[in-house]
Amino acid sequence: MVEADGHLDGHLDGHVDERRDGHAPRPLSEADEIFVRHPSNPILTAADLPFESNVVFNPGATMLESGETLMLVRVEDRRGLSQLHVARSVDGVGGWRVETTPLLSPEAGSISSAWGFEDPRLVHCPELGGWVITCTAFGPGGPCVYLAKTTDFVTLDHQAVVMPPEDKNAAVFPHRIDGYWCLLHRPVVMASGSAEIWLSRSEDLESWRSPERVMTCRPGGWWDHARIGIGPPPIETPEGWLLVYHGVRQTMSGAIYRVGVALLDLNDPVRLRARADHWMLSPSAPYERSGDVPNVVFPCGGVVVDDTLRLYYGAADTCIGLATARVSDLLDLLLADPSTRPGAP
Ligand code: BMA
Repeated sequence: MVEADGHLDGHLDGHVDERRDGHAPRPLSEADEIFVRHPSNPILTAADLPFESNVVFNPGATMLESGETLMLVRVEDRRGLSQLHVARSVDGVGGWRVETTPLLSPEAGSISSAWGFEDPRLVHCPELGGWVITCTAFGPGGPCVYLAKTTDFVTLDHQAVVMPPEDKNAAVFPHRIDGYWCLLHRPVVMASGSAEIWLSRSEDLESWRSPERVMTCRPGGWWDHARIGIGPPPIETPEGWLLVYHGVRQTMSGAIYRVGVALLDLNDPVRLRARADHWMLSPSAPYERSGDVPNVVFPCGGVVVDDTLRLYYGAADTCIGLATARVSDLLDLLLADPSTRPGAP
């Protein structure tokens, strides 16, 4: 996912500053909040948009060759329907220029997308000379996985529903693995009602082979017991594919959406190598605690610059936050923490 040699602003790399200030990092095994929130959070709100809307949240993100950061943001209008707009920023933090014309918007009469498009993930695929956009299409048929290709974020190609309802939270890997494109997605298992992470393979991004289960919810009291789904697209590292995911706990006063990490096998990503016990980011800032849906951090965008993962996330289904972590810290935690284990406890 390192798509460009982006200049790393000191203020974006909170971890460097923290350590230079002489604050000893906490032991990784206690790293419940290994991500550092950007001081400018929330970095984008509905008030920043050049048109009327209710909320802006759950952005996909990528870094362009120019070094600019592009987010594809979910804008919910005052009908309650969502459309996806392109936003660009020179430093990935502020000065967002948001396109007034949506890239994807509700398609009246369509069983799959009459109610719009949600929660995009963006993956640069060198073989395609462009990006694969995956998002949720929503219509009377239920939420399903929609896939499109683009080279410029102006026109779309190859648009299709690739996984039937109910399925969402999907992203492709940036290159073929063993000859196949791989797609992580989140079907609901009929027998158990469990919403969990599966993987499907394709030779052409059109026809998909039998899906295989990757990761399940953990039972009972766990923070990710109710539902799980991927966050940003998987990040390739020498140790395996780093997967940032969201997990949901159901409580008497609603759901809590938090963020965890796992590691998938580099050559066969259906194999779960490690999964951290602790969550890595949990709603605690006021803009995460309150909004249209309280207590939600929901990342869809990841940009890696050197060793820093910039995580772009929806906060309380209302605005957009940015948090950073070191990829090497996340990997150390996954590989070294004795409490890390692949499966359910
Ligand atoms: C999920 C998705 C997300 C949303 C989250 C919290 O099921 O619908 O779009 O951000 O719930 O409401």
